[in-house]
Amino acid sequence: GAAPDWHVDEFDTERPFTVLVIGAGMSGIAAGFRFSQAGIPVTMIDEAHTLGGTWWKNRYPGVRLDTPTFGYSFSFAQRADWPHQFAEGAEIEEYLLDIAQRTGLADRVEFSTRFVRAAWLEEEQLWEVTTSGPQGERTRRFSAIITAVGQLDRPHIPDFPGRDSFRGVVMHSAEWDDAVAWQGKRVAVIGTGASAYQIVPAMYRDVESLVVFQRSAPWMLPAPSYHAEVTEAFAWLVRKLPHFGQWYRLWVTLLGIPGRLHTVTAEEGWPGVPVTISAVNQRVRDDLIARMTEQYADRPELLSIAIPSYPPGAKRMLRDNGVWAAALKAPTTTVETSPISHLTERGIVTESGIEHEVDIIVYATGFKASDYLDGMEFVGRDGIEIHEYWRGDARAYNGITVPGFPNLFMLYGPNIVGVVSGSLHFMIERSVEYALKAVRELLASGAHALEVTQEALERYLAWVDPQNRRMSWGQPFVHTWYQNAMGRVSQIWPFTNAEFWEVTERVDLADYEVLRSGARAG
Ligand code: N01
Repeated sequence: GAAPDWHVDEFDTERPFTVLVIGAGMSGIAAGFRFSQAGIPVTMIDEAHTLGGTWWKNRYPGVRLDTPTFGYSFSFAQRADWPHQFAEGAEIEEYLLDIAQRTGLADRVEFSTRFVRAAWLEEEQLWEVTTSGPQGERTRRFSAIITAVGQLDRPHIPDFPGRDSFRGVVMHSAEWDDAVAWQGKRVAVIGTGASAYQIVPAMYRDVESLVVFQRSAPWMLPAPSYHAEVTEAFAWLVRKLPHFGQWYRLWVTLLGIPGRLHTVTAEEGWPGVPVTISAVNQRVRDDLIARMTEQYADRPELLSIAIPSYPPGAKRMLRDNGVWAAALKAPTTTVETSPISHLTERGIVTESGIEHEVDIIVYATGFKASDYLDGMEFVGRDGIEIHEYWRGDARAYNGITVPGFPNLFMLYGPNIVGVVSGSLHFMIERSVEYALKAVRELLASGAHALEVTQEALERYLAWVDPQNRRMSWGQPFVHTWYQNAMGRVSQIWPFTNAEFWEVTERVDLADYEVLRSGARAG
């Protein structure tokens, strides 16, 4: 990929500018690569013993991409020979490993190394960081920290009464144990989100019985090529037409979005609440229901529970080529919609009084998405810890910087998920570029740290929050991981990717306090 148009050697700095990147998944790899290109010394750590982050962790049956593969890659590492329209998990893991190897990052990551805490040293204008790894605890100093720890990382396992009394095998989707032989067993899957949507169809044929616990039905967009290989025609275009891959990615991430956002934006005065939010949203709903009506023509009782009771787009839309309905219709599958009352040593009891006896419980119950930097301690200026500052409502300017925490850059931070864009890579890359520009500003000015102002953050949120409240996922009657415990949409970027491009195009120093070691310079 094209290197940044500057290099650290151009600047006459009195001390080296060093960066710690926490996490060696998608975000960490992008940051490590781009910062290294600019000649900035980068230290990377990861808790795991290998690279890949979420794509290393999630190894449940059926794991694959649910957005088109050709939009799901870095602009600086395009791949022309993806085998599938929607890549399998292992293919993406390979892709990330390959980038890390080719860029030399793979040899530089400190694996099995946990971030413990970081404290901002006011006098030195540096972060003092403690990590814990194979050599025990280490304390080091860095000019800046980049967090690249993802959002969907810490499993959420509901605290059902009697949860721990269950005697069988228990697995969360993201903590799959390959050693567990589930074939021929009685399995319960709790949840019907994106993970369950992949697990259930991959398992149902090979189990003795399957109970799917559905609290809310998922919306599914038709995607006939969901399990297909890349067509010859498409492969030909990618191979033969110069830059086709880049143009396609541009279409997926930028040009195709405004129309899609329109379908999930509320219309003032629209009376369809709480199942639709606008006339277009209603049309999408009608189309999707028409498709389901065909899918479940022979099973009207399943149709009635398959239709979601919330607006399309309010939760992540899944991609479907019919496998979900096929799995639910199988004679060995039961869809349970009565809420879970408690667990026993034998299985799961519903509020309607039925006990489902099972050998294995799969928690496809999602993640503590809005608990940003959970389990990590960052003590910023004035001795305030970041979670103390956030009070359960994580906020960051452009999803990247936080008042009180100079030279801390978050990747895939608050309000960064481009939910209808399909390209996390775009958002991650833009966040990395913004952090890189901030560092360039520091090197060019001879200052040591940048701290975003509270006013800049508030101005930013006054722009983002009302827009999220207009979207289907921001409605008060909707419950999704896009919102935090306060009900604020803390995960989603409600605008187009082009707008994120714009806000990350330039670091406006008017939004920052510029700090020099030894004194506040203002
Ligand atoms: O988690 P989720 P996920 N009792 O939070 C249910 C990404 N991803 O792991 O909807 C009963 O979406 C909950 O019910 P409800 C993607 O961004 C990507 O599936 O809250 N049920 C829901 O059905 C995705 O959005 C891929 O009513 C309970 C489910 O558990 C994100 O990860 C693949 C419950 C949780 O769904 C998370 O997806 C997989 C309870 N107490 C995931 N608590 C790709 O393909 C929760 N549920 C790239």
